[in-house]
Amino acid sequence: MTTMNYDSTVELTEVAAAIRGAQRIAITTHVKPDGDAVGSTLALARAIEHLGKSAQVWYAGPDGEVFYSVIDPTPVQIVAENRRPPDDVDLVIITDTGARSQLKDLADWLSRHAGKIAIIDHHIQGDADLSDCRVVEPKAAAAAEIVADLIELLGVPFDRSIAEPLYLGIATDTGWFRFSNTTSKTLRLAAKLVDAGVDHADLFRRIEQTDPPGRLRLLARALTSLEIVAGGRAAILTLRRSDYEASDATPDDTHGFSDLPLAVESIEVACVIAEPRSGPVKLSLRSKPGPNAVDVNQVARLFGGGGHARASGAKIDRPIDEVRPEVIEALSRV
Ligand SMILES: [Mn+2]
Repeated sequence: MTTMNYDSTVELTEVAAAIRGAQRIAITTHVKPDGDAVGSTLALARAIEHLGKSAQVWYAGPDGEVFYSVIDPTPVQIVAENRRPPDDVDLVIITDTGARSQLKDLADWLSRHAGKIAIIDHHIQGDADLSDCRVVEPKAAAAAEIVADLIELLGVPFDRSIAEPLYLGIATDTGWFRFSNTTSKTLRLAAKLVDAGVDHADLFRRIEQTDPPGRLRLLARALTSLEIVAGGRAAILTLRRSDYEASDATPDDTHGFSDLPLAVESIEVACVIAEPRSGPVKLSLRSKPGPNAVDVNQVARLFGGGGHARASGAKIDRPIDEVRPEVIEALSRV
């Protein structure tokens, strides 16, 4: 089963109608939920509960304590070996992904509920056979941006408890409104959410300024590894197992590193090659917008990954010393 480019099959109004027709709804998202995954699921769950229906949020894998100030007091359930969402739900909504590879821990449960699944996504690629009820908007800055439209269709007002997770989703997926996926629509939505009571400066502090010291130590080692190729157009940062050990850092501590080399004027594309203490080698790719923009989705696909044109990644089950020269070679040709 391959993940391919996929499109919307329904209008958002049909998803709204499915919600109106349901009583018990389960909401889930990709493994290791990020700000958009947490924000889009949480806002939707709160809006659905506002309609007097039951909405359970289920996450696969650790959801990062950093989001708990936004999640609280909504109970979220964690998928585990013997923990799946209940079977008696009449609608399943998946946000911020439509790829089976991102939903592996729920594969058995999802196959039992095929036919009741609705997908709300903004990625270019997904598995079309997962559901024939999909709203896929690659131009949306975040899944939360589409969920905001859905909540408006449902007629639920943006109170602070709904506005804050929506803001979290759009802010984190746009690098706090810096990336090229930020549109006037995104900014209008942000304004509306601030009007609804979001304290954006406080949220930034709670989400972005809570690093452990190990992350800064890991960053120091990443910067030391800097390699610039393609006549100054591409930068590569490499982190080996020994760097994680010496820094006392976790695999997630590389979050945001791949954006940093783009601060250099000539650099169009940046890549972090990371070999965490366990698990596959991770590539994280970013590129600048513009007429010479590098499509990092294409680069990631060379390594079995994918994502967006400006932000992409791959996980590779091969030794880092085998992968690294191939990445350098691929980026030397950009
Ligand atoms: Mn997203």
